Amino acid sequence: MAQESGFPAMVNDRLLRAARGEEVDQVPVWVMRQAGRYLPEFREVRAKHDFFTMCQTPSLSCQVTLQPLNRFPLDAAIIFSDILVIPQALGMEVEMRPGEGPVFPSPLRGPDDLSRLAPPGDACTKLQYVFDALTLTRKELKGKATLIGFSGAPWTIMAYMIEGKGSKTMSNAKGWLYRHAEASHRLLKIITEATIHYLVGQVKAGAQVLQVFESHAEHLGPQLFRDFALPYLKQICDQVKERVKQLGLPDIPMIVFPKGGHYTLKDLASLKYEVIGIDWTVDPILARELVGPNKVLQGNLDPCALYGDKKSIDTAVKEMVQKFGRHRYIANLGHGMYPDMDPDHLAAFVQAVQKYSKD
Ligand code: 1CP
Repeated sequence: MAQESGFPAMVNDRLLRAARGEEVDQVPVWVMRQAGRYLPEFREVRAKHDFFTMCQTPSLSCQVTLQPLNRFPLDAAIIFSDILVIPQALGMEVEMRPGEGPVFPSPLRGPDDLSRLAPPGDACTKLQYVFDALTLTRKELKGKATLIGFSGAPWTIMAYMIEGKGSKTMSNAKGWLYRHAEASHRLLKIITEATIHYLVGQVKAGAQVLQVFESHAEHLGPQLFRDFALPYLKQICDQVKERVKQLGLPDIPMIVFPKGGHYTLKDLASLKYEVIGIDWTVDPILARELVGPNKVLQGNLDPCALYGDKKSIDTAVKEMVQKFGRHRYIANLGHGMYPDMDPDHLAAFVQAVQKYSKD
């Protein structure tokens, strides 16, 4: 197996193998937001530190990244960080407010505000702390699980930069797409360029798989997606793979997760992402038809299924694994863990995946 120098040999490469479409002994499993507030040990660390201080301190980021792996036999660790470090690196202020989530005190109000942004090529120099956290975590993992790096997709990041926080309608950000198409493309290009540098930096630092979160796909439709999202998702995948190759590093499987984007699947299957993540609103059998036989699928249990009892979780996982099949499949939830979920119910989810997916 190709191995970057200086990192421990892989003891468990199940997720990496599945992401490349290779045979596995059982379906690999991890979950989005596996490091987070549903874990008491996370809340304990979080009580002592500001959210972005945790992201910016490699030892803390590494500590909370590993917390879920100390509890559950997961096949991947996702680095503790946030998609909003890119707008921060482009010069925007982002605060994490308790009970409210991320807030930009001065969001982009119009095209003139683009001049406020730092050059995208320089943005990554401010994100060295993420690279350091990845390198440290890759060492600490000792090859027991695959390390996933990530970023937001350009449309999703643009939406936060304009809305300034989460939004039900995304009407300000979508207003730009209809009113300021040219400036929207300029903004998307800046984010894309910064993201490409950022993801390549993550690979250099030790990330073994990259996931691109298009968390706000649901707000676009087929046409807006083709105009304002797909070309940038394509550039990210093509350019990251190209630059990683030029650096002489092994090819890195890439995952794209279009939350709420059932209508995007056929288009996304034409890109080079090896893995497509789906949420629970898409039937796995339909997803397979749409993406064809060669892509790997990831997902997709409704996170709220974890509010059910352990028996119902077991039944739901059995159905999920039967529908996806055991190959070219990575088990996950259809979105992240919520803070009020019971860790024991996540344990039941992971256990059931392993029970129903062994060859
Ligand atoms: O285990 C992990 O997944 C932890 C690492 C991680 C990741 C991958 C965090 C920590 N955030 C993310 C990605 C992220 N951040 C996404 C993409 C995934 C998704 O769709 O959920 C998005 C949209 C964000 C933005 C964000 N950060 C939100 C959503 C805001 C909204 O209303 O639209 C929130 C609430 C955060 C805060 C956050 N990020 C991560 C954690 C653990 C938290 C909770 C905040 C806290 O502890 O105070």
